[in-house]
Amino acid sequence: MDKVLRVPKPDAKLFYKEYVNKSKPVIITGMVSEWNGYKEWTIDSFHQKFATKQVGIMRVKKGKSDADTYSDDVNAAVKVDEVVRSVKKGISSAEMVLASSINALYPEVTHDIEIPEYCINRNFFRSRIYLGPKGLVTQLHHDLPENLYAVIRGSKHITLYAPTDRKFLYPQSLFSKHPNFSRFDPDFPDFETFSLARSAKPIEVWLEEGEMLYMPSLWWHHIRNSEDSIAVNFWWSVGWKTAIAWAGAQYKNWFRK
Ligand SMILES: O=C(O)CCC(=O)C(=O)O
Repeated sequence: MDKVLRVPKPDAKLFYKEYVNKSKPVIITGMVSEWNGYKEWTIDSFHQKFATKQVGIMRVKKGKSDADTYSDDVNAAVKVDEVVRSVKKGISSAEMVLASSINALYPEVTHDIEIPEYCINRNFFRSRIYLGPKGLVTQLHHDLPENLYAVIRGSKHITLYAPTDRKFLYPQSLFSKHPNFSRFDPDFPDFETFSLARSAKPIEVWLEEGEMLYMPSLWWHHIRNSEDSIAVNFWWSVGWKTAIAWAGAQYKNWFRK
């Protein structure tokens, strides 16, 4: 596979048969563009609507969101007002970006976003909202849950690698704080240090406003904002992965306190 196809809103049966069961990424069109959030949100209107809500953030270091200082809504202490002001300074000056459980924006956000039918009523389910400046990078990593990643405002460049490329991608140590992150940077490939990465097969995706990318469990992803952007993801698990995903989330929350 060298290209991710665009498909208009497949029904749940087809989505599971063709994509989830085959661990195959796909871009879903025509769904996010129906949300009120898509029709109504700008960075400014979002700022105004949610200004006083307390949310989770990620610190930014040299234009990269820093997984080490990530804080979930469990221990959030920052208001949307402060985060958006920081984002508006641009990538070279922003100190933090919004990366928060969507629960922090309840109940108002239920008017703006609709949970896709593919992942509703699952035993493991999490949804997070991201608001960050043009140029922001989330470094290469993978997650155990399935992921639907929806761009509401702006656009993103996403580099994907299949789980079978793991042996070429230099994951951090299993005993590190972030064993799901790679030490290899697809934006600045250092093939002298990471020579095996030459054998990895990147798949590039330009995800546009109103589109939603399905990233199957354990697919590696590196995300760069092409513009100031707002995105929402939905993580859920199927089958045996549910218990592990749940335990992993508990462990991370405990670790970050
Ligand atoms: O939006 C981002 O930059 C990070 C999102 C992400 O890594 C994910 O959905 O797994």
